Amino acid sequence: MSCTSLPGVFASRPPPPRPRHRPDGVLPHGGIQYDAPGRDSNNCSTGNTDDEYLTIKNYSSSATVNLKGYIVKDAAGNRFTFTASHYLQPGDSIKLRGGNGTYSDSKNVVYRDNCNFLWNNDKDTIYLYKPSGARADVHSYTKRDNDRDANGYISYHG
Ligand SMILES: [Ca+2]
Ligand SMILES: [Ca+2]
Ligand SMILES: [Ca+2]
Ligand SMILES: [Ca+2]
Repeated sequence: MSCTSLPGVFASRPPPPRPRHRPDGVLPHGGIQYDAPGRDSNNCSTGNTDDEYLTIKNYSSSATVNLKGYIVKDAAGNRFTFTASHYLQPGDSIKLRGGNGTYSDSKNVVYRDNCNFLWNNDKDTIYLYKPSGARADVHSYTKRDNDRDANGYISYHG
């Protein structure tokens, strides 16, 4: 028996599963490249720290968010503070990359200006704090449990 493709088949599909909680602010989204592709090197000029990144998205439907004052932390307490203004329009996302580089609004990227890797390749925890100090989000991962295809990338919030 053949499987026939019918018009409207997509419309009749159930909606994708909702996130565990309803995002209403700036949260890690899309995912984390916690293991930079290839052999890790934290050499500032020849290394690949810039290939390790966390994606952060503005889930608000109306408010532009300035990331200034937001803090990203890992399980070991290493932290990155957005000390400069980076504006995220509603629905916009940005990649927070390791290594050195220049903030680009059009390329949606911010660099940590630190060539050391932040996200452990075996397991770690992603914390995001608002400028007020309130915790916006937290995600723990392990390579074994959350990265089944072992490509160094894990998705979050659909
Ligand atoms: Ca890593
Ligand atoms: Ca690697
Ligand atoms: Ca870490
Ligand atoms: Ca993966």
